[in-house]
Amino acid sequence: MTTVADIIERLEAEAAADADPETTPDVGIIMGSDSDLPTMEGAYDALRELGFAEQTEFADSPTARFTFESYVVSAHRTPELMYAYAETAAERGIDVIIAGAGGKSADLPNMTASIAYPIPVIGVPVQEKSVDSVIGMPTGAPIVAVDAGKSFNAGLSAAQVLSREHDVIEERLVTYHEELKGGVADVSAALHDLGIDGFRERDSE
Ligand code: RP5
Repeated sequence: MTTVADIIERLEAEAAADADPETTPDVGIIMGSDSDLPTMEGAYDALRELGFAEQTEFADSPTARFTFESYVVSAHRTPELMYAYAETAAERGIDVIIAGAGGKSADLPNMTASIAYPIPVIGVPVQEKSVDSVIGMPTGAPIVAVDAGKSFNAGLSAAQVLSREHDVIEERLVTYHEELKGGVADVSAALHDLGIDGFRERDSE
């Protein structure tokens, strides 16, 4: 059975490996529990939509240039793992972290932001009641956050951060937005031209 100490040892070894930044995960997705996964899936979807691939082996990167990884890291049940993940993130080549947690005491995003500083952390409150906990940082200790459950936007925001350095990600973000615009234009014209009854009929086909 894997222990927390095993994962910490792995993270520390990867940090010491001095890996080529082009081969390391660009985005780290962490969450307080695997029960958060259904809510966090949007972050994976957004990154995949933009051409990111999942990296499951630090030493064996996918062919895609941009990648993400993910771990379950509980601020309360595995605080030492939270510290290790945040402290090694920069040396492991992570450029931006997406951190999700639920409950009223959703401390993973904000504590990770403090420890990993200045790496940007995008917090995802997994539940409505987690919002205050995620965004409530004191002055001088920043976190970026999305609304409750909006993990897809967290994935887009992570890509936005990276796009300032990588033109190809910027191009993918612009294309994604153009497609969104096209989708709205399409339904707008259909609603107008078909009328409400025709539009509903088209939708039910
Ligand atoms: C938080 O407690 C997690 O982020 C999760 O949202 C919540 C419940 O965790 P489980 O009891 O389902 O593992 O720390």
